[in-house]
Amino acid sequence: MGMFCYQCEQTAKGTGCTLKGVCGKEPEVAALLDLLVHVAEGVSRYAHCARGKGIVNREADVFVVEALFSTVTNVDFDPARLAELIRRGAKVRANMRGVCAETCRKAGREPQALPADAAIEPAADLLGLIRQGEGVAISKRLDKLGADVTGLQELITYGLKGMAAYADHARVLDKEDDGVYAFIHEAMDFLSGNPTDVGALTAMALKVGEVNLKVMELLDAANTGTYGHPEPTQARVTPIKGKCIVISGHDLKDLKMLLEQTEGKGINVYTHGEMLPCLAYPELKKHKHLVGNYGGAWQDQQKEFEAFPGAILMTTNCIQKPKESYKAQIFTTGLVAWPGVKHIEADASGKKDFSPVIKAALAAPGFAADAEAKTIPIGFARNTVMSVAGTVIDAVKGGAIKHFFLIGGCDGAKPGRNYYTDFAQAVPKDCVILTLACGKYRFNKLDFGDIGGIPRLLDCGQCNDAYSAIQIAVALAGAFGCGVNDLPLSLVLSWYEQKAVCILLTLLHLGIKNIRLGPTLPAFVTPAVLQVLVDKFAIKPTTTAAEDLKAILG
Ligand code: FSO
Ligand code: SF4
Repeated sequence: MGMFCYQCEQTAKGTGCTLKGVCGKEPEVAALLDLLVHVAEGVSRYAHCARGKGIVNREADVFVVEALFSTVTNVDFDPARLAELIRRGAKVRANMRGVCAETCRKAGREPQALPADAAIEPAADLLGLIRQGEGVAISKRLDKLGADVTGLQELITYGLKGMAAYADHARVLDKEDDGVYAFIHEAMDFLSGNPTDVGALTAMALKVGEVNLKVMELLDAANTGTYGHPEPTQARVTPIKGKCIVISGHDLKDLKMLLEQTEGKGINVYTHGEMLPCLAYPELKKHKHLVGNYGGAWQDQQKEFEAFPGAILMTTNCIQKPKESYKAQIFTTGLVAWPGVKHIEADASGKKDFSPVIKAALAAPGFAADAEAKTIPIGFARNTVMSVAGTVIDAVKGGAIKHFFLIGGCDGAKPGRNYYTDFAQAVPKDCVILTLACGKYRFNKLDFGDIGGIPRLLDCGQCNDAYSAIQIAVALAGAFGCGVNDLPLSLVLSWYEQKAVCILLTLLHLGIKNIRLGPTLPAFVTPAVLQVLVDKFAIKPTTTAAEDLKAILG
């Protein structure tokens, strides 16, 4: 059987994965993920209608967010868990249909049911589900609607997937906003009507960006409200002797629970990938056995996890196929899953029991000796940077800082991603680099020095901390009495998966122009759609570091 998926940057041949995902996704899993999106759309159609009548259904809100997050690249590869989610979604949909029908009856109207092709009832067995998923594959729409319209529809879907991931992280820390759920249902309802008007599709994509800003704000409030504002911290990046657990993904709450459960057990905890910024949060760093960061960005994990002498916990994307050599040592939790890998579930109150992870860590050899100490500076989120805003502004006014570059986004396996290392290294000494997300591993262990005490490399945090970077830019613009586009600031972004898509939509919604985007453009953005982005936002594909830098600095 075949498949079609073009939602991430590493898609095969830059056009689409058709035999198997470059990410490791089997065609069966691709079909189940497509069916899951279909079921979520059905839930949202009823939920959107019900909200119009003042009825809010929490089950529907949480299901759609979890379903969309599960379909993000490198999250859920497990057919059994996906089948369970699809069946749960069909039940939520049936319930919502009942709620809507009842409301209509009460209002003296004839209840409307979804047409059969918009409300597939899940087959009894896995093979049946896979066949149903193939029936709603993106390729069917590509054939019918063409690449421009399908690409725009998918741009919205991918933006919603990314937004759902951030909304879910905020939700587990009790930060929710009803308007966000209402919008997700509205947008999914819009998509389920198979819209073809390019203007309406573009407007909805920008609305995704607008609402995503709210979601990132919620997540920022959830993280800083629970764990304090990140503070400048020297994070150790080399191992120390002893038993160990490495935690990857993006979830701060999982780390906190793990730290509490490992307290006094003689286990050192290391962050990995996008968990690095956690080392700067006061309520996390206060745990002395959170000793540092291990390894780099997600795409190096097979090599790094194989060499890790302890247990591994994946809290979200980006998981890669675990090698046999560490399959017994790796655990998943939350929505991330891989078949055959032990999964830690939360109980009804959200608590998780990480004792299997702790047991595996204690049974493993641990690091035999301390490596040579090496640290890197982190913790330059909005609160820290704004607390020295006066110094920064003076340095700009006095000419000591000529330009700011935000070099941020995802990392990936393609060789073209050296662009970002080359770019950071070529940035002149009188310029400051802001960075965020996993792409920074391309250069965050290099020594950039400082300008009058202001570090030249300011690590704002995870991908969602794009919110912090936006706040910093807005504050600078306020201080200089100009717009963000008039600041001496250039955005050089790398994308990989759908969280980067929603962040890009947020930047476009804010009217930010001249963004340089690489290492390649999304396959779902057709030349016609790209032209719209170029005309409206002067978005530019990256070329070479030297050429782009020359063009920016003139
Ligand atoms: Fe990276 Fe993966 Fe954080 Fe993404 S670890 S690629 S944009 O999941 O979310 O930056
Ligand atoms: Fe291919 Fe990316 Fe889709 Fe995986 S998520 S199947 S790599 S396009």
